[in-house]
Amino acid sequence: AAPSPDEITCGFVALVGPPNAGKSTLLNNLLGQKISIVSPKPQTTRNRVLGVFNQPTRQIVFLDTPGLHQGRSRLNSEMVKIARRTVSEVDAVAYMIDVSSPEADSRPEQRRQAGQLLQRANLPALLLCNKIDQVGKEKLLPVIAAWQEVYPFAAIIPLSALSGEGQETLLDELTRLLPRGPRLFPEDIPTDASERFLCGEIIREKIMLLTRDELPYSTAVLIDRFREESAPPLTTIDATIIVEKNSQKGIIIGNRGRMLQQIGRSARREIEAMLGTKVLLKLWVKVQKNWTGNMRVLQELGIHE
Ligand code: GDP
Ligand code: K
Ligand code: MG
Repeated sequence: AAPSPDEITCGFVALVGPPNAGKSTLLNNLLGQKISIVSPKPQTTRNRVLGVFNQPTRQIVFLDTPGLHQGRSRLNSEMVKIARRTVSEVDAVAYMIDVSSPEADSRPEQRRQAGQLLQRANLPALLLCNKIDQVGKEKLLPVIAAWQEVYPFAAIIPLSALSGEGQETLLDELTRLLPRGPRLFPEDIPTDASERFLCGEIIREKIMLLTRDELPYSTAVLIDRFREESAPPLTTIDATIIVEKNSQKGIIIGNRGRMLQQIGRSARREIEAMLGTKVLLKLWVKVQKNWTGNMRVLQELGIHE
C-alpha cells in the first residue's frame, strides 16, 4: 500500500553511555532548549528524560538516561536500571562515548558493558564519538578501532554535542533507522517532564555546579510547593535540599548562608526564564541519613518505579 501522507519518520532513541560523555548536552543542543541538566560531574542525570525533536518530515523522541557506571549504592543501581530499561523500550540506541577522555581507547570493562547492553537489546545502534572539538584525528582513530569490535554499529559518528558539529549526520542516520508512522507527540511540546520536576532539576544543577567534591552525589531536591498566580504573574516555589550528613548541610548553607543564597539566586534566574514569570524561591536544607539507600525517597524522586 502507498504510505499514508500523514506518515513521517517517527521513533524512539535511547541516549546511553558512560557518565559525562555529553548525552544531556546533545539532547539540549538538538532541541535548542534545556530540558536535561548538565554538569562536569557524573550522576547529574538521575531519571529518564524525554525530549522530542520535531521537523515536518520527522519526529525523533530521545530518551536521555543516567550514565552507566559501577557505583554500589541503591541510588546507583537504580540509575543503571533506568538506563537498561530505557534501552528495552526504544527503536534504536545511540551509544555515546567521550573521545577526549584520556582512557577513551582503553577501558575494556566499559566496552564489555556496552557490548552486553547492546547485544541484549539487539537493536540498530549508532556509536556517537563525542567531544571531537577537543581532539585531533590521531586520537580519534584508535578509539574508533577499539569500539568497532563492540557491536555491529549501523554507523560511527564523530560529533560535538557542544558545537553541533556532526548533528546533521546523526539526524540523517537515525532517520534511516527509525520506523515510519504518525506523529506521536504534539509538535509544540518538547518534553513530558513537568515544570515542577524541571525546577527541582535546575536547583540540583546549581548545587552540582557550585559545590565541590562528593557533595553533589549526596544531594536530592524535593519540591514542597509550586504555586502559580496570574495577577501579577508570580510562581512561589518551596524546595527542600536533602543531604546525608550534618557536615554536608553546612557546606550547602555556606559561610553566613552565602552558598545557599548563591544556589537560590542562580536557580531562580533560570526558573524565571523558563516559566516566564517572577519567581519566589525558598530553599530549605534537611539531613536525611542514607537517603541514597532509601526506597521511599528514591520513589518520591521518581528514581525507582
Ligand atoms: P552526560 O553525563 O553524558 O549527560 O554529560 P553532560 O551532558 O552532563 O556533559 C558532561 C560535561 O561534558 C559537561 O561539562 C559538558 O559541558 C561537557 N561536554 C558535553 N559535550 C561536549 C562536547 O561536545 N565538547 C566538549 N568540549 N565538552 C562537552
Ligand atoms: K554529567
Ligand atoms: Mg546527563
